[in-house]
Amino acid sequence: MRQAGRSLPEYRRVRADVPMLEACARPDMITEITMQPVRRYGVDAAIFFSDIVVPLKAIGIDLDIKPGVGPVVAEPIRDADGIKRLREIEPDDIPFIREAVGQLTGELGNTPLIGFAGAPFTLASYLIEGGPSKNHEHTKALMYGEPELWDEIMRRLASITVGFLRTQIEAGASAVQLFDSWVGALSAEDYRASVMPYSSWIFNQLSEYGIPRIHFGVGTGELLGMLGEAGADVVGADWRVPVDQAAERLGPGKAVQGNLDPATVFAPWEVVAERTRDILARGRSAEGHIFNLGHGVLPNTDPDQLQRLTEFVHEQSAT
Ligand code: 1CP
Repeated sequence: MRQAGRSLPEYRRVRADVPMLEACARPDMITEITMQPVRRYGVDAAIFFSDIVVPLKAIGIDLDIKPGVGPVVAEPIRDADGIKRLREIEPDDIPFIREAVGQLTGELGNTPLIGFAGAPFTLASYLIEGGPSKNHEHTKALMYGEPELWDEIMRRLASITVGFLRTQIEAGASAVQLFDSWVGALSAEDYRASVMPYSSWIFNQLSEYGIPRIHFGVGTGELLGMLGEAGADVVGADWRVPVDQAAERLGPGKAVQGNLDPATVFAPWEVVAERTRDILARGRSAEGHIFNLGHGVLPNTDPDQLQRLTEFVHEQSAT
């Protein structure tokens, strides 16, 4: 999950004088930061160090990742002229991605590397709002009020996302995760009509590679079935829906990923252990279960608690 590294002293050391987007464009840094949680915790897979806005920056959108805030876009995109700035991404725009993935597959050995990208709705929200948003009001205004512009922005973003993921896969990533983090802000009808077609197209484009495709959003209890229907092999759920119920909502042929509340690791160890045991037990009713946090690691998390959690999950899964 996002920011696994941010709670680590070794991450803070490496990042001390390097802005986030610069770190994301330097293969040596990408490789080092991706490896840090793998070395420390011995997790079963590595998540590529990058950000969902990296491909947008790479095609020339003026944006920055502000510490403590997140992505901020200099000129929000809200009309046809703005949308034209969303050109196709070419492999030459992101040579550092290819290089870092190549280095990592060498270093990781048998540990799989999960590549990722942002899904069109979540990317559109940052671009249209100009930064993180609670209510996504400009995004919804465009979606409801200007369906042709909405279609154009979503098509262009879907294409950029596929380009970004293809680069990672062709360089050696062994699974991909599509983050539609903020799609839980939508009703089921709006999701089906205005978002799902574009995410489906992305999963379809990737089917030729035959690698696992994971789909994740926050607050998506009502949408879980559709996140699977969009074409994912695995659907990530946050902590609001128990894993066995999530699996039921997904139906046959899908695995579920999740879903310990990231705040739980601040509680005493006994609570963490009990909640984790419960999630693992519920996961046994699913066709497949990947244990994970229900969202990103919180920055003040105690690394020792995560270490203990990883060991506990390994122990419990071995029995
Ligand atoms: O652990 C890792 O480092 C994995 C790499 C990773 C991933 C998978 C980062 C690094 N970002 C992401 C994806 C990402 N970025 C998502 C989707 C996943 C999720 O929902 O968590 C989203 C929504 C973003 C956007 C973003 N980037 C935010 C959220 C802002 C908001 O709207 O609330 C933030 C804070 C960032 C910055 C960022 N990205 C990644 C890191 C390590 C950081 C923090 C940078 C720092 O050190 O200050």
